[in-house]
Amino acid sequence: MGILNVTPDSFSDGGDFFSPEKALNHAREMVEEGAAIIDVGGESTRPGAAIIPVDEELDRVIPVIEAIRAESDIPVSIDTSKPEVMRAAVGIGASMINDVRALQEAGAAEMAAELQVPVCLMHMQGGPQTMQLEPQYADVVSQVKDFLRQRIGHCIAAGLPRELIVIDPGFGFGKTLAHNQALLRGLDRLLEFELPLLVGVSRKSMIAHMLDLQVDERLYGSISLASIAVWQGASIIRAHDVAATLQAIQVSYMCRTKGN
Ligand code: PT1
Repeated sequence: MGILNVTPDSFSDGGDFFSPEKALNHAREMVEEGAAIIDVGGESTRPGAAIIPVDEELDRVIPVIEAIRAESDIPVSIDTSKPEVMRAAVGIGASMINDVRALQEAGAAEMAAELQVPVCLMHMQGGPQTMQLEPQYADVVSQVKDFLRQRIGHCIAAGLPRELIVIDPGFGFGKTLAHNQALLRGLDRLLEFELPLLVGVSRKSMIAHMLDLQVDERLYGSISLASIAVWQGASIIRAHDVAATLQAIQVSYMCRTKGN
């Protein structure tokens, strides 16, 4: 899953692809490099990011999704928590919802059920503004699992078929380095849900906390974490650097599955 941030303030590439033309060019590049899905997001959710109004989010993402749809059949996922954005994006051809708030906003679960598209439910402790202040867990893997189990139940009750649910432990969302490492070691325990597992670790600060690297120096750490995630059973990797990440996770996957 290639990341397409249409935001002026995302953590690693904020502003780089803010104009629809630049965003479209970057989407093209990621498709050529082998991305299977393009994840379009108009609201940054990195630590400290602010919430934006629905109109602004629509103004950012809709022209970009339209432009991608006009020239490619690549599946587009919409990275949003707002039901209005979900409806508009799917209405013009987005085929998946990626919600870091796991459909907890008012009306979001009902909207996803109405739209009947795959939805990624992600775990976060707190909200983007405050989540990194003092994250605390007695047992991070068990607590992430409990949260996801509860959200899966809620979404199914709202009318979203289980077959449309993807899960994500939310690396960097209300987690210390030790929590992120424990989640990666215990990632295979999330396979118990028998749902596809999505992982986003690309360029995240957990790499800086291990190696003290700037955001533009985190490629090798990112692909290492991505291959561990695939080795542990992840089936979708959300990444900025598609060509490098794809090569790494393909060999990881082939070793894991004895495939070729
Ligand atoms: C993710 C994800 C996402 N991450 C899904 N969607 C972001 N499903 C946006 C840092 O510590 O993992 N899964 N959408 C980006 N969020 C962050 C979080 C960016 C933490 C950076 C950090 O540096």
